[in-house]
Amino acid sequence: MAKFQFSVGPWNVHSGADAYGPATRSEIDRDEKIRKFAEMGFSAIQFHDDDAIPNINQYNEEQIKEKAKELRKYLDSLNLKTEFVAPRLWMDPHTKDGGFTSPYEEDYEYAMWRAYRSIDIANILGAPMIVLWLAREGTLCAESKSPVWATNRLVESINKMLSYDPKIKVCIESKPNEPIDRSFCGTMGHVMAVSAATIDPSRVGGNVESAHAILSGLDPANEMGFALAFHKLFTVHLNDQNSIRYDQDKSFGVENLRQAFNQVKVLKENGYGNNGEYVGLDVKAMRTTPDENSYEHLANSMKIFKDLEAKAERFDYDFQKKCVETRNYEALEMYVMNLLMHD
Ligand code: 3MF
Ligand code: MG
Repeated sequence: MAKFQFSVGPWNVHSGADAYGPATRSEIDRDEKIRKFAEMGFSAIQFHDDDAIPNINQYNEEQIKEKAKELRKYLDSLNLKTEFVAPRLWMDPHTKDGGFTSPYEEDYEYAMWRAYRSIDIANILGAPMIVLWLAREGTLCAESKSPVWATNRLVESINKMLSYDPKIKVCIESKPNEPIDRSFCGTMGHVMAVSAATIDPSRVGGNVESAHAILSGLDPANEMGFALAFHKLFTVHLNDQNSIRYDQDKSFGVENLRQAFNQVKVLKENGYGNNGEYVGLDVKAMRTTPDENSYEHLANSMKIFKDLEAKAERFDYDFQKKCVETRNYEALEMYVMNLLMHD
């Protein structure tokens, strides 16, 4: 059986600024982060388009491709792959009211330009897919946009991406809210429906982020299982989250160990990774963390994943079957608790 391979994006190491206060740690250079990721045992990097090409708006299509080639050389020298490229549309003034579902034609054209450039960069970096975290595709004022119109526009936009490149896959990272109040594509159920409506459903799948599932009031392992049932779990963003509040991106497993165990278990049971899928992390260090511990939350998340993998390895399926036959779920639950609590 293939061993799980890990991936991470440069934004996982950040300076600690939040909506209420400035940075608490110094900025670390992108290439230095990438070098450190390789050293820590990550196999692939996830990029926003403007992580790959800083100040992307300033360049034309050819210049963007040239710069992507330089980055590719650096990644090759560290033996790192690229998992995906994601257009970071939520930062730009053009997309303050969304991109693919903006009511303004100019914003829409800009969003499509960024999506096409992300595909170009993905091709040069050797990544099979782009990820769409649809951060501002929704409403702040509920009456401002029709959800029917917006959903159709989203499908239409993805169709254009699929037509632009005959091989590229489009992976939607669903999230129910934040920064938008009501998002148009909140869960894996939405993603699967959008996928089915496109011109090539086999190339449109999902990225389940643990915290985003919890923010939807759903169980992350069940969200993963739902996408796996349709062979459309293209990647995962593992982290943790204390109930329905602001998006916390805590280290994997630190809030709810049983829930984390079930995520590892569902991935393992279904051969996740056998087709080159990575175990992606989307975690943030706490604001209080000092500079010298800037990578600790990543190391901890990986360690927790691997330790839970070893627990999943030992899971006694015969005992589980017996408990199901006798409907003794009390015993099954206690078995899981003992497995997690003891060596
Ligand atoms: C926000 C997220 C994002 C995405 C990233 C890649 C900044 O809640 O999860 O992280 O994961 O943009 O798609
Ligand atoms: Mg994420």
